[in-house]
Amino acid sequence: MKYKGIIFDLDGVICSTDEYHYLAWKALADRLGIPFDRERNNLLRGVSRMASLEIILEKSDKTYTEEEKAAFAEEKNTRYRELLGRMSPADLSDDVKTTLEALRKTDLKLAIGSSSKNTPFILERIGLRDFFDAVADGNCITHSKPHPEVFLKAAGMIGLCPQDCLVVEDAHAGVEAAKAGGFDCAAMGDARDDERADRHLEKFSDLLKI
Ligand code: B16
Ligand code: MG
Repeated sequence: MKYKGIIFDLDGVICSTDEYHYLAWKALADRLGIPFDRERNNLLRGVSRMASLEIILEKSDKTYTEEEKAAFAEEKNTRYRELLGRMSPADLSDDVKTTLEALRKTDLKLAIGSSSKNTPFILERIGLRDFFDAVADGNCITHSKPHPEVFLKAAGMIGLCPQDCLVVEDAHAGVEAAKAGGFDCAAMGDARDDERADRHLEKFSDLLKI
C-alpha cells in the first residue's frame, strides 16, 4: 500500500448505524406527515444533523421556526441514541473486524473522520473506543462533509499530509469532501460507483488488496 494512513468514515463504513439514522428520521417524518424513503435517506449520508433535517423538510408544505427545528433534531437524536444503546461489539461485522485487525498489525496510522457527534458513543458501544490512533468527528468541526475539514483534522491528528492518506467513504458527500481535501478516496456502499473515487470497494476487506 502506498499510503501511510487510512481515515475511515464511521456510519456505513465501520458499522451499519446508517440504518438507525434512517429509522429515526423515518419515525419523525411519519409523525410530521412528510414523505421520506430509503432513497431520500441516501441524501443524508455524511451531512450534519441539521442539514439532514433541512433536506427532509424540503418535502413539507409547512414552514417551521428555528425552535421547532431544533426540537425535531433533538427528537430524532433521542430515538437514534436509543437504537445505538442496543449496540454491542457483536454488531461489528466479521469482514470489518478481521480487516481492522489485519490493518492494525501494519504500521499504517488508522483514524476516524465522521460527521457524527455521536461518534464517541458509537465507538464505545462497538468496542472500538481505544482502537484508532485518532478520532475526528462532528464535535470538533465547523463544516460538515462535503467540506474536507473533518478529514484534514484527522490527517493532522495522525501527523500526515492528505497525499499520504486514503479516505474510506460510503457517502457521495464524503467522496466529495475527500477529493476537495486532496485525499485519495476508496468508495463503498451507496457511493461505490462514484466516479470521483480512486478505488471502488465491493466489501470492506477489499482494502487489504490495495
Ligand atoms: P449525528 P458519517 C454522518 O456520519 C451520517 O452519515 C449522517 O447521516 C449524519 O447526519 C451525520 O453523521 C451526523 O450525525 O446526528 O449523530 O451527529 O457518515 O460522517 O460517519
Ligand atoms: Mg457514512
